[in-house]
Amino acid sequence: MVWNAVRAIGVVAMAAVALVGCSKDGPQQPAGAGKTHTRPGEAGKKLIIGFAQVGAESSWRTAETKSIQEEAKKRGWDLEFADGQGKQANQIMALRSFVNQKVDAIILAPIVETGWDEILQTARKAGIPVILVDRGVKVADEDLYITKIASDFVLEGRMAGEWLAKKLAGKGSIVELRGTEGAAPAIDRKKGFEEAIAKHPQMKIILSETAKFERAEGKKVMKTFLETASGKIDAVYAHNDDMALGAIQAIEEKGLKPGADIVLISIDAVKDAFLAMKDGKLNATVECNPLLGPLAFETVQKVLAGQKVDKGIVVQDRLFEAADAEKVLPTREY
Ligand code: GZL
Repeated sequence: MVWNAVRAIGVVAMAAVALVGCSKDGPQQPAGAGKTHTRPGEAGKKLIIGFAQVGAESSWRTAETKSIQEEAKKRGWDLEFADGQGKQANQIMALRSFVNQKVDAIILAPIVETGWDEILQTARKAGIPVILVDRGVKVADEDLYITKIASDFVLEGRMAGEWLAKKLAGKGSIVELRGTEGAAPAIDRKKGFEEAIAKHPQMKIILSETAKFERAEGKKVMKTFLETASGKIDAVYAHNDDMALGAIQAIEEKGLKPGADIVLISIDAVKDAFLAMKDGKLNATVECNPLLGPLAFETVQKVLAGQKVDKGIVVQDRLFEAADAEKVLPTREY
């Protein structure tokens, strides 16, 4: 078990290892928190938030983690950070440890949609509110979590599909690099994209595989696509930029020009995507904002102060094309 030097918490390791730690923060109570909110049975104690993160699979994920950690620090809250290392079992273990610690609230970025009912019931029984960020869950009782703060992944997929339909003039063979199996963004980005291209019968997804939102996997799967595709590949649709950037490497190693011989569209709009667009290797990317820290903590603060919050808070996204990359790049925060 690898433990954060600052403080280990009583999580018994099983086969999976959850990297759990916390960051000590400033002493003051969060601004505007109203009465000093205390954990049950520990009068006057500081607020403490448990954050169960998916892992560190992409630069988007790293940016999201940084945003949440920085916001906790800014507000002077204790943050118990658990890196799920890409495994739901680790996240469930972390949530159990947060309940045992009697944290004031839990922020969860659920790696996959299903399998959360039991642990969320445990948190509710303990009176600990759970706020979802970034991804959603499918549970029998929607009241098991307070709200979900995330992008509209179906819309992102649709935006990508509509852009590609225009770019290819409504016809072409497409290969798809899917995100993590069972993850809400992978399911919904596929759904939205397929809805968009369904209007163009001559646009076909000829090959589709998961590359787990990872750059190295994106390169590996794209290499296989290039070797096994029966005909010409006209375009790549990647559920995130990191997989597209891996695909670009595979395309170049095949002696083809990414962005020209093969069109690429992806989602996230991370800095490296803007650099690739500037180099003409990526044609477009749909933004999916990872800087959810401020909104997440604002929502936690409202919930702890007993205020009602909407069941879903949708983050707005935009599409960026290669032509905009040079001008927009200096403004990008992640
Ligand atoms: C989207 C997020 C996805 C990103 C990927 O909200 O869950 O997971 O698009 C990340 O880059 O790995």
